[in-house]
Amino acid sequence: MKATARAFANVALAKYWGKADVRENLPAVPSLSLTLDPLATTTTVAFDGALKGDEATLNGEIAAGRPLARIVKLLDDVRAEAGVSSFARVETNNSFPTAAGLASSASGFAALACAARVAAGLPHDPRRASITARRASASAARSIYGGFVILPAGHKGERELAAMPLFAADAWDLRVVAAVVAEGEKDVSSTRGMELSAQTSPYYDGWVGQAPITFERVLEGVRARDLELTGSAMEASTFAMHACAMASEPSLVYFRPATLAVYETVRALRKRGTGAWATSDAGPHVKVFCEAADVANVEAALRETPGVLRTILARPGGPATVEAE
Ligand code: 2P0
Repeated sequence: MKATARAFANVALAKYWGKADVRENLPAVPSLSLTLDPLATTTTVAFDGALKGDEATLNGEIAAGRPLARIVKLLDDVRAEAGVSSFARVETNNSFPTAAGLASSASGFAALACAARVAAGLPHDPRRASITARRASASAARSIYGGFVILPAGHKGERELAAMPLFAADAWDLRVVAAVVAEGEKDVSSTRGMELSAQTSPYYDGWVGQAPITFERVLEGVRARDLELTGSAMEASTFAMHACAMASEPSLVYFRPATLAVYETVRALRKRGTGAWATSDAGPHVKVFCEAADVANVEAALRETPGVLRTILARPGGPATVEAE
């Protein structure tokens, strides 16, 4: 009744923002992501009849409150599916800062879904694991698969929405340089941010209407392995999502001064002929896409940008893996 799983984070090129169904946690828009090696979460789940409740540690610290409640909800889903009644001990470790917008909930819930299902005696089935992960955190549905991954929009009441692999990690040898511009956790969770955007942003309906069109542009770019087409569409998706969030009340501004400085650097790189395009999630960091041959150039430019604390180099990552113990 014990299993360990590892899943990588992912970055969305076409962004998920907004829910078609809050209860079932279904996205209102389709998204397309790239799984990122080496940004990994490793999670061990052990069901134990002697436990009086679920217990979890996150990077060595005991989880309580909302983080624990989200873990318990996923475990409840797995217990119901597997017919298991005992509680579980969960130990999870990230190789990068938690909740700062480097998509730790994606790798975290993907690893938890795989480990919990196998620990509960279910066979490892990526589609089922993706459904379990999606119910906890929709971006986590994508981290079950490696490479380029699609999560379609959901329809209210739908129960079995899962992500779908598009191209494996070796299909396009891209690099992503993450510019870390702040340490520590973000103020507003994605879940809350989406809710606030849906309730108050005058641009929410515009975002939901436009996102599928931008998604198609990203898809076309990835299919053609065309970095300029992909990158331009990714930036359009990024700024449309952030514009929608910023116009919420109270406003949701995930950018910091250094975030915008990085976008300036990326534009300057392009002017000098280096193919680089950037995106940000619900946090201040910036992830810059480029060809492998341009990494040194891009890293150097980012490190010289005021406010950039460090850079992390990532490449297309493989699918989540799990082993029973
Ligand atoms: C994405 N984000 O597509 C977008 C871009 C943030 C900005 O998916 O409420 O943590 O748990 O389903 O998965 C973050 O959203 O939200 C996210 P929930 P999640 O990567």
